[in-house]
Amino acid sequence: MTTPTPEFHLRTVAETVASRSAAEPEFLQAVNEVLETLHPVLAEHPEFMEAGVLDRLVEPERQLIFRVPWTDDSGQVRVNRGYRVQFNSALGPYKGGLRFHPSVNLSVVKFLGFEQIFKNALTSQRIGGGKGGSDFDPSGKSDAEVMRFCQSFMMELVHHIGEDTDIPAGDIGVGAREIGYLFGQYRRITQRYESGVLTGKGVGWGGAEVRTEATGYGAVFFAEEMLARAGEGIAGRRAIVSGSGNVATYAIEKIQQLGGTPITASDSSGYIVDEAGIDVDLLKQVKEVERARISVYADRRPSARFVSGGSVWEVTGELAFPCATQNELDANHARSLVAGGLRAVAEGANMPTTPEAVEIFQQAGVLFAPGKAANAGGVATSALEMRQNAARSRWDRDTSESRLHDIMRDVHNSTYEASERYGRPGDYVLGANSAAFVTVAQAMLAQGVI
Ligand code: NDP
Ligand code: 2IT
Repeated sequence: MTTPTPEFHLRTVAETVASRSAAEPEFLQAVNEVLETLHPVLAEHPEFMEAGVLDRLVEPERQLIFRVPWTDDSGQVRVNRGYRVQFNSALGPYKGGLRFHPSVNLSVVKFLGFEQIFKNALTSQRIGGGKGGSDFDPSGKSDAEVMRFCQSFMMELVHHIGEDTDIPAGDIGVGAREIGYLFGQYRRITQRYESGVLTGKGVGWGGAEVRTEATGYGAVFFAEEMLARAGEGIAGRRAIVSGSGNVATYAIEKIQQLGGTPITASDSSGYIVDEAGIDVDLLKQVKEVERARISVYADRRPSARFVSGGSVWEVTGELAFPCATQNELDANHARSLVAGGLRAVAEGANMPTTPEAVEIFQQAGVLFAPGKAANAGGVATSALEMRQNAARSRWDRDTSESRLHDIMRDVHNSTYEASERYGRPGDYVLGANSAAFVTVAQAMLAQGVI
């Protein structure tokens, strides 16, 4: 057998995925973004090609699709579709969130699961990659409806998860409330108090301190490291943040703690601009307590205005934290942000920046941190939660935040070092993909063709 050239190998893998997954645009986008950066790694490691590592890595180990029937408050039977994609377990049990949103389909779950493999490798926490969810829309549903949906979802998921098998957590539309209902049903079916089977639990019953804050805080820690390398910082800078959910809220909180001024937040109805800086307590009251629309924030805050529809990326600032959803920031937004003096982007969301927009940022010399590195703090803290559950221990808040901080520093440094090693210093996209791929590929190589 002759070893192919990296170009030929990468083209062959890309063509195979494109023909097998032609109807999965988000998945193809995530795979191609990785393949486009792996040439230098494969040139250094022909053994990865000989062992068919990439050919195997782009195909999930297992994909589950199931019916989720439930009854709404009026007594009507509803049916949603549930997913769990167990993508790769070379480094540890499958780990990754559940997303409840009407846009969820197999393509979305596969793109998220694929990215999760790389992200989880970067955390050094020995966790594999998976993702799941449903096209269920929690907005406008009563607590009782959300509970019945979660219970029905778990009736099937229970067969596939376990603390050493697959450990789901939250993502869009899945927070502490949903994890509570899911855990309750798991415990009831199995008659086991298996704390480590889900992460993002309440801190009073097995959840880790700072897990709620971890993704947003971690993205800001990553930005801080990236800016520090360039002799700069967050203090005194205007930050544009999208979203107003779990990730956005705590990115905003940490930016403020570090002396920056976050001036925006958004949801699917529009965005708010608050030149005085976001009032985090008010944001939490509106979004976490009342589960209201973001416009309510502007109704209660004289310094803020609400813009209905449109994109928050019409506003400019020196720092950008896209924390809502995939492909929310496109080439036009990128050009306008660059013209407005943008210095750095850290993705709190998964794949929020389109490939064209990433290219524009990189060409303009804007520091750009891809989600699989910048938002790894959430899943890393989930792994710390698993560790505490296994030891039946509980760390305090300061310990938890300082562990998160250390991990984000390590993720930044290993990503930067890989960008240097593979010839493009400061290209964090190439650095994250290369560092993660080498870690996963070495484990796959050692474990044989499975
Ligand atoms: P939440 O459900 O808490 O919040 C999501 C936010 O994004 C809401 O403000 C929501 O607005 C907005 N949003 C979602 N979909 C759309 C859409 N299609 N168009 C416009 N706005 C939208 O989710 P999270 O904060 O947990 O997740 C946000 C992002 O961060 C996702 O990409 C997720 O994958 C990623 N992430 C999350 C982690 C976590 O630990 N939770 C870890 C790593 C990454 P609305 O309420 O109107 O829908
Ligand atoms: O995208 C992600 O990393 C998450 N939604 C968190 C996953 C986790 O298992 O904590």
